[in-house]
Amino acid sequence: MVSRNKLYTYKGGPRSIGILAVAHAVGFDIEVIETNPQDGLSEEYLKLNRLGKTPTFVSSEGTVLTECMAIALHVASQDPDSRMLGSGHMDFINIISWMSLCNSDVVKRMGAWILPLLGVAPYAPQGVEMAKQQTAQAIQIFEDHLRDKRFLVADRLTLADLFCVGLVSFGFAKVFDKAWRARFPYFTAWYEMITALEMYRAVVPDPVMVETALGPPDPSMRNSYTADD
Ligand SMILES: N[C@@H](CCC(=O)N[C@@H](CS)C(=O)NCC(=O)O)C(=O)O
Repeated sequence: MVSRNKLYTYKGGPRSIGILAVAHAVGFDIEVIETNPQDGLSEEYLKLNRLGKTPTFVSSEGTVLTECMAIALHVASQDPDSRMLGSGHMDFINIISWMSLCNSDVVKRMGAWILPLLGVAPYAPQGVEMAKQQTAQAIQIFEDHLRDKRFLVADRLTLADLFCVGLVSFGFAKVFDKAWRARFPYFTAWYEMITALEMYRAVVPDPVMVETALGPPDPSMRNSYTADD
């Protein structure tokens, strides 16, 4: 049997959406292997990803890659003609810059806001309020940039758009409600444009935009989550 490229991840995992969307765009075959750290991981998986995180990529030849940015860049580079990595050196560098900002600071701040509300991280009202403000501060960078641009880099769709939209989809599904979105109209319009693309819908057929943000967790919710983000 011919071996396929594999992505170990869980359904809707924000760090995997951009990888799978760009794979679709460049016609790169990837089989998704459902893997959720919250459900426990096999010894075999922990050999592939020693920190027990997702996603992990294993190529049809057996090459293993961890770190979602590296995986996304590898997949996007399979078809150089697609220009998913821009059309010059500085485009490429700017793509990485947006991906890194989003995968580190934005995800951390969003997680500190949302995970306590889901009851999967300790809840402290002041901590959540601070994370909410810090998330807005990071999203403002996107808002200011997108005020006079349709895309993050190079006035055309690149991996940066697909990857960052995948990451912030967690925010839109849980806390970026109507009132919040009104504060970030350019960021929201960009999100709507990218999530409407066929290559994105192939991965997330029905993107969710929450009407009302999640409120404080039910006190009976047990803290069962051990992940750091
Ligand atoms: N640095 C890694 C972080 C991966 C990561 O934290 N993934 C989350 C899921 S989106 C995870 O596996 N969390 C479970 C845990 O930390 O135990 C990357 O950028 O790919």
